[in-house]
Amino acid sequence: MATHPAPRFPDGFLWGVSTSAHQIEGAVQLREPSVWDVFTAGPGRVKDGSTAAVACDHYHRYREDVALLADLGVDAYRFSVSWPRVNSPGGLDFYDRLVDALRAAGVRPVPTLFHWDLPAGLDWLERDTASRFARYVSVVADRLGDRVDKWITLNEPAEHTLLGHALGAHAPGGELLFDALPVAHHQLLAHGLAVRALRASGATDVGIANSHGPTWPASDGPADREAADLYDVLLNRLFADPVLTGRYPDGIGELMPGDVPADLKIIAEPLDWYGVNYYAPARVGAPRGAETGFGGLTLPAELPFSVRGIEDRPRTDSGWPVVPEGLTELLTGFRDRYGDRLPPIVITENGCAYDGLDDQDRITYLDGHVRALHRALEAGVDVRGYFVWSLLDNFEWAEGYARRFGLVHVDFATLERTPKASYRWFRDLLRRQGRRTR
Ligand code: IFM
Repeated sequence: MATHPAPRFPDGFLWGVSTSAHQIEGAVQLREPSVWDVFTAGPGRVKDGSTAAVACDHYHRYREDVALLADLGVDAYRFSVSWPRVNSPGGLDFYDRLVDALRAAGVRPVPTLFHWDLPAGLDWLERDTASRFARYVSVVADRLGDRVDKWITLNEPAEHTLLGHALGAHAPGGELLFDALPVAHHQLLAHGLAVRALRASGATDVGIANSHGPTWPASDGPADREAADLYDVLLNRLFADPVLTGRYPDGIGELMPGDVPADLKIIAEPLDWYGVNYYAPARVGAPRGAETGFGGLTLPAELPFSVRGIEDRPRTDSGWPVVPEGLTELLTGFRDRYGDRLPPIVITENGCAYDGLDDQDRITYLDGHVRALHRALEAGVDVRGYFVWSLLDNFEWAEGYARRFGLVHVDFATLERTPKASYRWFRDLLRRQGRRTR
């Protein structure tokens, strides 16, 4: 564990923690179903056979969770708004109460408008889902916009496309491989339309939360480099380039549906900041003609790349390698690639799965990444905030409750919350950055 205090970040730097609706809220009977409710009802979808029907019961216990945030001393709390809940009677009232409680506790609310829990019956393969999303965004912004100023349109459209529509590991369970590309385009279009809807309601602080990580070729050989480049296009640039430059990477635009040049103008609506979720780099090589593992998943042999292990690093309980300097590399690489087109960056997620209340491994992980972030600042990257994933242990999608990402332990039998060593570590870090518990 680190013995030196983390370096000082600039005044005004935004420190926070993140969660998402489906992973913590529970109270599913009070809202219409989402694609995740439908997906988890099927056999064998979630490793421990669990569902998010109760999860952390945050819907009923949000006051306790807001008190944990206030005691932690964060500036901001990133949560997501459940579209199916907003569609249900009284659903928006919950977010009203949550936002009011956060503000009363001196914590800035930062809602994400889509974090994978699409209303059942809608489908990102349909273009119309994007305009429906924009209408829902207007409803939420009209209701909360007098108390919320910082907004996130989408969370990780890359993972939602890949895991949910290409590989079948997440809801809605599509196994379309490259035929899932329209899902990416329609989410990006939804992002751009949502930016316009938010602006129309007066919002002035709008971003997206895209997941990114460096792609390391397995070797210098041309086949490995070519495979790694394709992976980088599909997981990183496909989602950053259109938003930041108004163009798809070469060869991608032709594969997308609709009037792509017109859509790109919408997708590239200027943002106030760009959110990056960072967990680990990927080492990628040429296909090996056999299935390969990828973060606990099995990738089909027909993909034009294979994901290799990063063996010389410690691993989290999810099996993900711990590579803090990958964050510095990623951010300086973004600055070099996108230059003036890159708005200020906010790290909207960073964290790790480890068991136990005395979670020294999480402290080591977070400490290393906070330092790596500071090195990016020193290198001239304009970074304005850092959010830990996550406040609470929660429903980790297809992994169920077996992967614990929280600063706060949740006993899923009693729903009791217990702050972990990492919670106290983060609180101390925030105090040294001049934040006070409230
Ligand atoms: O739990 C997820 C979150 O919903 C999206 N980003 C990655 C986290 C850890 O897997």
